Amino acid sequence: DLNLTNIQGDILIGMKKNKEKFFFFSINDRKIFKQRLKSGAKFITTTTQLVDVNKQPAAMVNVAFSQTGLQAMGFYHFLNDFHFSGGQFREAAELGDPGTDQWVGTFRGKKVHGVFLLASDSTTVIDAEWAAVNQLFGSSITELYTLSAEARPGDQAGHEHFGFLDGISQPAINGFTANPAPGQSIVAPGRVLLGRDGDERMLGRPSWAKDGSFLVFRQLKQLVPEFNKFLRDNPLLLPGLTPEQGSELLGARMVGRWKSGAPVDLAPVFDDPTLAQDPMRNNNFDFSYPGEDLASNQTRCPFSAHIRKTAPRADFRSGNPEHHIVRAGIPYDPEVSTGEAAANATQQDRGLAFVAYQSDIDEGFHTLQQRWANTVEFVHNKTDPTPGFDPIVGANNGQSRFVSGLDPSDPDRDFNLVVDFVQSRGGEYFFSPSISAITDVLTA
Ligand code: N7H
Repeated sequence: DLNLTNIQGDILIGMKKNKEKFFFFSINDRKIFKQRLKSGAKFITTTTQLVDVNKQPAAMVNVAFSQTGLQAMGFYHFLNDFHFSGGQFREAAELGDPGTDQWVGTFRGKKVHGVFLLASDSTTVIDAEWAAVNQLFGSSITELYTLSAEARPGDQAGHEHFGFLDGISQPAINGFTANPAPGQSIVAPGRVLLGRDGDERMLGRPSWAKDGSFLVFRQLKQLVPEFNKFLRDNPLLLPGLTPEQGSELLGARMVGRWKSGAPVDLAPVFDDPTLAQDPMRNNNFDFSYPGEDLASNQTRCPFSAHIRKTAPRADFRSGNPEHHIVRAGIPYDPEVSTGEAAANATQQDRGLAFVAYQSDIDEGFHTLQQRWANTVEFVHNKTDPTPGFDPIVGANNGQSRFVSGLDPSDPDRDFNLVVDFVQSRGGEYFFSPSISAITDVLTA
């Protein structure tokens, strides 16, 4: 059984609040920092505290460290994850980024030692909590960069900036998730938590890493007016569809779900908001249909659709037991202004504060981004050997990206995407340790 009081709350359940701030910091004074962290550890929100939605604390706090952060605390152990050890900066090209000019300055290099994640429904509460954290640590840390994120307003709450409902499909954790929904992948706890059953790298890690998880952070800017213009300019004109419906369909096929959340595999031509809201049905698909050829049929969902590239279901090794991440991202502001919409041009940085947890960055985020979303031959063994890039997050080092399968009346038709609708502003790899690792080992 999992020790839920020992596991930070964002990992398995998520600090699902309307506001979240990410405070990236460096450690100036090892000794004082460790003393303060030990005495402040009781403020860290555990999984136990989030189990009952009605009893969740008003302010939630989690903390995670980069490799250089662990070193700043005096820990040189290898956690047996070479992506984490090397940091994200050196992997920019591998991840498809066009370079690091667009990276937030703080993420260039290895300056960031850690991140505090603070979540609440109220900005005032977050700011008060941050003031308390700041007071606790004093000059033992320096705040390097803060990203403020929040749920979008009104009926867009829970939707990311392109307008699609997010947070629908997550892996169920064997022995933890009480009632997996139909279609939900069930994964061993060790896919997310180090040192647990299913963690294949466990033997090469220090024992204190148990019950921690790697947190991949990426600030992903989204070009929303440009995305909308692309949809308007390229409606899929199936018989009986208006141009507006054709544009909506194109967007749905790029993602693999309608803005409502309904999967195109179950609602291929028209949105179905009732299906979208039904947890017994909205994840219950695997792209296969009896009597149909899984290797060639893209009438419902393109092979290149974002949710199919990053979670290929029946396309891949009997349902893909190994490559799963728990996503805990949230949009960062502001909303598109009327001026930006009219000009079809982004002026202000907005996007997704992407957060993903896994026990193995290579099998998790790295495979999904680099070997799948960015690799035109993936998913393999289709009659079309090159389905193309993931049109949402696939990246080609700034060069144009081709995508096929989007047009159901001509699946071989290639679209050439000259704009990256999602652009990396960089990030870092962190380790979110267990509470006991913090109180008994890292601060000892
Ligand atoms: Fe994605 N989007 O709005 O288009 N994502 N994602 N993602 N994503 C998902 O099923 C989006 C990103 C995954 O199990 C949905 O919860 C955007 C990265 C995975 O069926 C939507 C960005 C990576 C899934 C989006 C972004 C992933 C998933 C459907 C960046 C990994 C689950 C909602 C700005 C490298 C797939 C849902 C499954 C779902 C969007 C980033 C991975 C709407 C805008 C970088 C594994």
